[in-house]
Amino acid sequence: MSKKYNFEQVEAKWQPVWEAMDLYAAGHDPDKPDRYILDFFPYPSGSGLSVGHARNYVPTCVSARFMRMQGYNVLHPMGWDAFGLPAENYAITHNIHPRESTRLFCDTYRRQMKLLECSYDWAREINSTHPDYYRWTQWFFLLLHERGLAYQALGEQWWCPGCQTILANEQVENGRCWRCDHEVTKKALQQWYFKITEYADRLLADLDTIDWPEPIKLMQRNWIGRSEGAEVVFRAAGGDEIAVFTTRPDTLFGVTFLALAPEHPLVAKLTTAGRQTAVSDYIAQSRRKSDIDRQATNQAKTGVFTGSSAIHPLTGQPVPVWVADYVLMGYGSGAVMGVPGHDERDFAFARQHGLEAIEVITPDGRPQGVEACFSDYGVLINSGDYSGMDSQTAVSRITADLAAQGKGRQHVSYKLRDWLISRQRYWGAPIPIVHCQSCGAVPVPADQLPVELPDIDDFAPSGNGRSPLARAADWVNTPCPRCGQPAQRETDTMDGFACSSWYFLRFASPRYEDGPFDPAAVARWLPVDTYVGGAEHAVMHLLYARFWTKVMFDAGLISFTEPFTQLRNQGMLLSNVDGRKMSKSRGNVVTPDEVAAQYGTDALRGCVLFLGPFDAEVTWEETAVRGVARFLDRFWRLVGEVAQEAFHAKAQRRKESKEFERRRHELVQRLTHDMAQFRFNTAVAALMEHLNYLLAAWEAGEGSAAQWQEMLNVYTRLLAPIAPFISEEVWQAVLGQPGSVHQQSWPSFEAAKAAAAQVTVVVQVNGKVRDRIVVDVGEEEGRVKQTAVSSPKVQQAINGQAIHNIIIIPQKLVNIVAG
Ligand code: ANZ
Ligand code: ZN
Repeated sequence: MSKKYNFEQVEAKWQPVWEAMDLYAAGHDPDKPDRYILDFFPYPSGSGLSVGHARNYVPTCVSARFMRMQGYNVLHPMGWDAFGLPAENYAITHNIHPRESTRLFCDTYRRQMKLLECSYDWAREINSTHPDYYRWTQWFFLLLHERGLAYQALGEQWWCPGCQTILANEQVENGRCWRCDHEVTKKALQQWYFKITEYADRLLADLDTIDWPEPIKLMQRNWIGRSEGAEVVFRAAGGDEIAVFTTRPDTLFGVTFLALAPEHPLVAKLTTAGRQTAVSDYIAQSRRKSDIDRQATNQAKTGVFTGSSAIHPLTGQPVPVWVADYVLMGYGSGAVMGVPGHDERDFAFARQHGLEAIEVITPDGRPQGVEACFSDYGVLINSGDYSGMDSQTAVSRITADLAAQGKGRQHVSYKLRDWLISRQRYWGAPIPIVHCQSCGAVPVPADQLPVELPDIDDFAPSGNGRSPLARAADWVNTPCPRCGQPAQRETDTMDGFACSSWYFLRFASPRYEDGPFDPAAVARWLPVDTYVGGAEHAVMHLLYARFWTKVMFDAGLISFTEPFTQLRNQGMLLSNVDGRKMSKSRGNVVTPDEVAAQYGTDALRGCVLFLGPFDAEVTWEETAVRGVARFLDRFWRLVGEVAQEAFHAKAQRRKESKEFERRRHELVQRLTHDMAQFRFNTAVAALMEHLNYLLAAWEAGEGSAAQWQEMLNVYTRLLAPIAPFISEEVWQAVLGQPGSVHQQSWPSFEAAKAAAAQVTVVVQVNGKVRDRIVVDVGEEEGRVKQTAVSSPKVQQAINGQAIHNIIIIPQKLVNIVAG
């Protein structure tokens, strides 16, 4: 056995053995419980994996290995979310078909994941761009369509001139495309939507039932944005009704203006002749702004007067009607009642345009003046019969009174919008619809799926707002499935998030042909027990997948309503060069390939775990990987020495040690706890600390031969999920154990035996700490008192005074009262 651990040799030795054994195939032992551990569906890009990605894939692999050893059947699969813009944009710039670029990217990802020895069941690999996968994505489209949850509508939508496609709200960040960073504009197009808004309340309520990080739940709550309030109706002079949505009906007597969104349908009608130029100029100007700019708190609150007024529903007073673009058409009713005294935006608007503010809420019912805006709840003043009421009471009273007079009603508003799924791009799953002159939009019958993506060479965007598929005439022209007359296929493809909204079900039975999944396999494995990925997916994928799951539940396809029981987000890995996220464009990427080549896969895995807490942002350090490699070397040397000596008579003379035994139980306890809690960094630290102890114990002759044998047997199994290669080599080649270490059971411990035998107790004299003494756990009180009193330091502090009392807090403290 060589002194230095040769990772190259050992990795080359075991990799093929494990592959031949099919070591990571999902277990099917009916006597074992099942566990589904899943990584987010990766989107393979041309850059390949960095060590940053390993912070996602290594911990889940460790967790999967730990669960297998704990006696679970584990499903831990991998596949590719390979449709979408990046692959296609790459293909266009590199003049290669997206099918080809996608294949190259997936090959790289797979190779790198195998290099990390991620324990995926590769037989279950799936790819969202294969017709036998997207056939079922299309099938789900039909399911949603059938249930009235997929519809087409003409709308002003975000258009990215860079990517030449429509984008969902979620894909516009600060007025720019999330992919190419181009400034977005608006375009009116006929688009397909999924009616996620119908599920808003359930998406909100069920967040309370899942074990997800609180920040992610909060982002989903805010994204759904449920607001309870009232709709209040103001009547314009011509009889038109202007409905406003407000969360504060208690401020109704403080209304001094109404503001309509520039897109509001009543704007044209309410604009008086003299105001027409001013109003239309204003509308043109605000059309160029994104909603985000319009809502920015630091921007001036622009607006223009329509010339009309409307009647306040309770006071009967006229209120001027303005147009202001801080009011959004897509929220509430696209109109607000302006209350400068109590709403910050209205306050700023009123200041700018010389409108009055009326104080109607104060903290204690006494007037304070309206120099500043008071936006809390309080007590009403200047509010007719409602004066003196507290805000909460007034909200329900005013709402009820308005309702009784037909001037309002209770109302709930949501920020969530329906999910826009059409993309005018080639590289996606075609929407399975045929447009027929006489029948309209006809779904392609399920038995005619998949609607295959035609193999065209000219897949670049047209620039006219139509999908490149529109140019594939042979493909577009098809008989109507209903009446057989000539008709045209829908040429938009589906947003990639449709593919990732159900893939986790496909892994349960990846080659199933009679449906998207085998119900028995899904009943067994789903929902996903542990789902791991980056926090940047808080709203899109994680909301869409929850939505589809609920639809499937409603359709009777599955028996659960939440797809991912437990969610964990790994922290980001920053570059040590510039302290920023690793990315190819910044040139600061460290690849797993280079690290593994220099230090071995085990050291790389250990380092990724050891750099910091799983969910913390950490910085890459070459020294950390070196440290882990050194730790593995020292383990290797120790095991070698022990193994050699074990056959030696000398080993028999080593003395049995209670502490040696206790430490073993303690280590197993720590590792078991840390692994279950995703505390992989402290698990590695515990193994390192324990190795230091072992090295010292070996030198000191502590532990009998039998104890050492047991210790190494246990230690190697604990190390196995983290460093699979060295532990296999030690297990089989050095310790001579039969079978793979990865098929052994996780070591057990007894908490009582792990507990320290002795504790340190603080000794005080008259409340002042004077000494610390070590006593046996469970030592009788009399002896503890004796030991405490006889300490020289304590004697010095007592200084011959009489002892009046001795108070004991077991295993912690002795306080001697003297004087
Ligand atoms: C009067 C009022 C007085 C308001 C007050 C607030 C405080 P959230 O909580 O986010 O749901 N609002 C309503 N529709 C709007 C639209 N389309 N564009 C911009 N703002 C709109 O916000 C609800 C509040 O936002 C509503 O309550 C309304 O202003 C405004 F002391 O009505 B409030
Ligand atoms: Zn037809």
